Amino acid sequence: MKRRALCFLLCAALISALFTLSPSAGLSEAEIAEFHCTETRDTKTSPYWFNSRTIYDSEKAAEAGVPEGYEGLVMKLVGDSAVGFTVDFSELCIPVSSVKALHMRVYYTDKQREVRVTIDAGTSWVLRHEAKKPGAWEDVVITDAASLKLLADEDGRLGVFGFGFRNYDGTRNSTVYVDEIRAELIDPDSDPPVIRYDGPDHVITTEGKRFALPVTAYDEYEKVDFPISYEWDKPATDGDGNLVRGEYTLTMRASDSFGNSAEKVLTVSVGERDTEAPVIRFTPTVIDTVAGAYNALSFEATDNCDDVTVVQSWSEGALDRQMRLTEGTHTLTLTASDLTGNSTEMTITVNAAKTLK
Ligand SMILES: [Ca+2]
Ligand SMILES: [Ca+2]
Ligand SMILES: [Ca+2]
Repeated sequence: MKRRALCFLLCAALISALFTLSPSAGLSEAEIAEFHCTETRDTKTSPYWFNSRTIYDSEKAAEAGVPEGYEGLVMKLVGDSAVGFTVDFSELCIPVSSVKALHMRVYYTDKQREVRVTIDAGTSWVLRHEAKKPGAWEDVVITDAASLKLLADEDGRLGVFGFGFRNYDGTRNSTVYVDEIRAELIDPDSDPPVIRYDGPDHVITTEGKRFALPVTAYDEYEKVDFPISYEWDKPATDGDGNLVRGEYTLTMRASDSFGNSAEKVLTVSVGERDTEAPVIRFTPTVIDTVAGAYNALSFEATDNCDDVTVVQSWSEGALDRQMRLTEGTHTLTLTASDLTGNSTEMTITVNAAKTLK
């Protein structure tokens, strides 16, 4: 099951990966499937590099004297006092939270005795693995969640990191073989994100403004919100991105990293432009207060269509640097705007005295 899940991931990501790999890497589809990586000598994430890298199929590997015990393709790396390369998982979009273990099957000759994994060009180490038995194939595994987390990119997906193979005897002809690099998944996830929308299935709105809905797509398994795509049955906005009149069907979709997708369909009626300005709820035209108090005034407005926020603008010198009222007579201007741009303004006189009268 786990293998199948990864294969699915690989297939989903492979087409884009093939087009985005750097030309120098030149890995084939089969090679990417076994090693998941693009390697270059001028790597930024590993202080180790190789002088030559050869990937053999089984037949050629036997001819080249690769020690038995590998399956399918096998990579031979030859370097100086140490060998290394960069592994790039980023195109595969594998959430680290879904990785149970990262495996690398490797053959140490008697000169390589340690495998290291670094994310920052050898400044720190995610793993330092001492060879149990040089001259044998060994599965090097990272399983603890904290280490795996270090291998994530900023989006929480397996990213780019370096493998290094330490050589203790200082010869300039170190060889290491790599059979496979593989992310083992905790469980293949089959649940789509949940589109959360509490509004009506038939949305009634007006033209000349942006379309916005309070909607999210949360995925329980990956513990993130995924972006939602909006597909209209016909163009619903003008060149400025504002709604135009008409009756529409809107399909909202969201997909998780495993390709599971959810959708929700709404109908949207866009009516005549709203020309009615918001109404600021009754407020006194004069307010008496005390100087030195923080401005805690708040005002509400209602609109025939939209939720409204009221913006406050004070006359010069009314507030000090800590946003406290200064002594004197000040002017507070309230502006309430709806989403179409209709607005109402109101001015209030605020008397801030040393002490309250
Ligand atoms: Ca292999
Ligand atoms: Ca999911
Ligand atoms: Ca309005």
